[in-house]
Amino acid sequence: MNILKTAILAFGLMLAPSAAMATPGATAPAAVAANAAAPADAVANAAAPVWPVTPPVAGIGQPVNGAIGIQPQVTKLGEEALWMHDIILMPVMVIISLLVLGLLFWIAARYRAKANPIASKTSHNTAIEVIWTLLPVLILVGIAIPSISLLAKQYKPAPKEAITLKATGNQWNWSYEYPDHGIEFTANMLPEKDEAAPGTAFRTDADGPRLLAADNRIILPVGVPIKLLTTASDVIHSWAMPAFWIKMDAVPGRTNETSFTIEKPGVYFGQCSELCGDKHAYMPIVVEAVSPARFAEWVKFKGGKMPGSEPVAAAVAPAAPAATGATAPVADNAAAPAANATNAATAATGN
Ligand SMILES: [Cu+2]
Repeated sequence: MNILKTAILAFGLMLAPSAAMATPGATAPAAVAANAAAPADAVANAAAPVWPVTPPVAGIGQPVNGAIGIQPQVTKLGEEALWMHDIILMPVMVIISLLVLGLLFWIAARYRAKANPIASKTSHNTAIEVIWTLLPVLILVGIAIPSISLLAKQYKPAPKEAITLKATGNQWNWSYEYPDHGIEFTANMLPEKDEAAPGTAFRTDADGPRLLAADNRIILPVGVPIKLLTTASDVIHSWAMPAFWIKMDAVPGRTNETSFTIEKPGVYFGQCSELCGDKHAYMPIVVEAVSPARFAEWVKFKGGKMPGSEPVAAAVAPAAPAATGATAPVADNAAAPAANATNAATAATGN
């Protein structure tokens, strides 16, 4: 009887992985179908005007081989947080670790049994006890004051004049909305040249590093506060941009908010930072920070309107979450080849 039970259990365990893998597998044909339409779209869009791609600067806004530090920060909050990390947290950690290690070695050597045949009977020392209670409390309070104020600043609501950027995480791309400007687009990772389907866009060095380049960049103005809203259409993703000191979870059914102001023009790279499925590693985020005048040109290029110039045709923000949630996987995948096609033209002219 026991052997039979074990056999049934073993058989069940063997089946479990294939059952778990059945769901992702089922979505594959749809993706293939969407990609199959790409070459036709590429031809149709080849003549469309293309926004020039600004090449990134090595070492800025992207990881550096062999580096162990934090990326140079281009937001005020990022600079403050980096200061907190470099000037307060790291020195405190290093000093405490070395002090404890040194004490351990000293005690092990100085008070070993051989050197102390008759052990001391001391059990209390008021002065030492007061010091080893008060000192850690003072260190913790010293860390807590800048830490809590930094945390509060990170969640301070954006000022009224802020530009709203809404990022929606999808398996496996990001869609963006600028509700103040009436702009919407989806950003997919650019594949390597040898991995791209014939006629579709692939990454060039001007787009950015491998796995970090996207076919559509988020263009934002420098010196203007940005209100970032994050949400997701399927599973939890996370919108992370190391150079801005931002990592904001994108959770289906809710909207998270933070704000930042970019101080330096440039191209900055980030990634989805929440394990969201098998293509989690292929959800790059690219922000290009430009002058406010250049941003206005881009808004016009994208068919949007600067707030105040004319009323924006549709308030896309409030209606979007429900609609995105219901139709996102199909709609976004279908839109992706078109976005790729625009970039195919860039890639073609760039090479
Ligand atoms: Cu993700």
